[in-house]
Amino acid sequence: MLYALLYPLHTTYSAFNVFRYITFRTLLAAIMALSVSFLFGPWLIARLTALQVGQQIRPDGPASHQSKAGTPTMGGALILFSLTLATLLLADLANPYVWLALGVTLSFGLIGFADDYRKLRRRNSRGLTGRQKLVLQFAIATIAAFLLLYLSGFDSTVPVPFFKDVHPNLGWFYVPFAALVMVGASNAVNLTDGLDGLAIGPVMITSVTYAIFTYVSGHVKIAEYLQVSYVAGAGELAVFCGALAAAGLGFLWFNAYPAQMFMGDVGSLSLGAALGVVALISKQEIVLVLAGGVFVIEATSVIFQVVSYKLRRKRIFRMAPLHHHFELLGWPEPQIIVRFWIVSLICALGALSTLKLR
Ligand code: 57M
Repeated sequence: MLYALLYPLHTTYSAFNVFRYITFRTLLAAIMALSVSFLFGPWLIARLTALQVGQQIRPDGPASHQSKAGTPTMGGALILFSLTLATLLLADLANPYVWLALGVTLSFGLIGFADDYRKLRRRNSRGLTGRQKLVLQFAIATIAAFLLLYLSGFDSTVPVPFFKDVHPNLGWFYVPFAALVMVGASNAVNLTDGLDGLAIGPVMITSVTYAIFTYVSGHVKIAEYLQVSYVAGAGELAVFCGALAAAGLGFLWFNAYPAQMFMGDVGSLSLGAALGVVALISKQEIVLVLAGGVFVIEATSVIFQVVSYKLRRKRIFRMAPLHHHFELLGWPEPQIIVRFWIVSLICALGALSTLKLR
């Protein structure tokens, strides 16, 4: 909005020319999202506390979690508000990819909100059933995948990292594939969100990684130089990613150990889907497995645990997802969190190296 209003003024005042630059608007969007998060965070915590929107804790988890009962949840709404405001103000709203990314993020946020709301109404830790959530997620993701295919001029190729000439064309299989990327990312972030700051740290790191990827994919010269797929208009999503990372940073202020609020499913489901959709738009979807390595490790630990238990009646980990395993081994919570952030940073650097190593 500000872009549309202020950039045209550059003909009279040349200073407004800066609004043309994605890098400038990304920085401004980040500052705005961070400020809004800081400004509204204490208000939201006070409101959620007054409304008794407190976390119900599962009785079968690690004992240390029982003291977290009543922590205000649904803090993800703060992230979504800051992200949406900053994106609407600073991104080019004539760009359909911006609307697609916002639409997917907010729709998944609505599913999460329904889940959180049900948990609160029933005053237990059961919201929507797993099946209900999956059906809703796949419905939204499938519509988004069709739209994406249409917007990209039916480009159903999927570039493979490290191999510059390998771009398998999935044809119509691209739709289920893209839906799976969004739903998978959403659920993987949700599984990771089990310790203070554990999910938001890697979400921020992955967002910054994708701010770089989207910028590169949307810049004809840099994309050509680095031999990555050029996607006209994808660069505008750097503004979205910058706002996402900064909104996350603002939320982390309140979610840092010991947390004053949790993001709830409204946060975890939407943030994962946001990462999935930007990865798809920038045609850097496979590398998301590396960039979001922590989420993949957490989700894989659950799959291995369940399969092992079903087949052998034996567990691999003391408890899945993996962060619970370390808790039960006696690692202090802040140590697990910071170590997972370190792993996430290493994964992000590995993902970025694919820009050059090909
Ligand atoms: C999200 N949610 C947290 C909070 C947060 C299939 C199975 C592996 C599913 C998995 C599961 O339900 N995962 C979903 C995990 C919960 O946090 C809330 O949920 C939101 C995110 N959706 O924003 O609102 C609890 O996590 C803690 N927390 C923090 N700080 C934070 O910043 O400390 C969250 C955010 C909060 C708080 O205690 O209450 C959760 O864990 O419930 N299920 C599990 O993770 C369960 N694992 C399990 O059953 N493992 C089995 C099998 C199935 C693999 C096994 O190992 O044998 C465990 N979860 C819990 N207790 N809480 C089991 C025991």
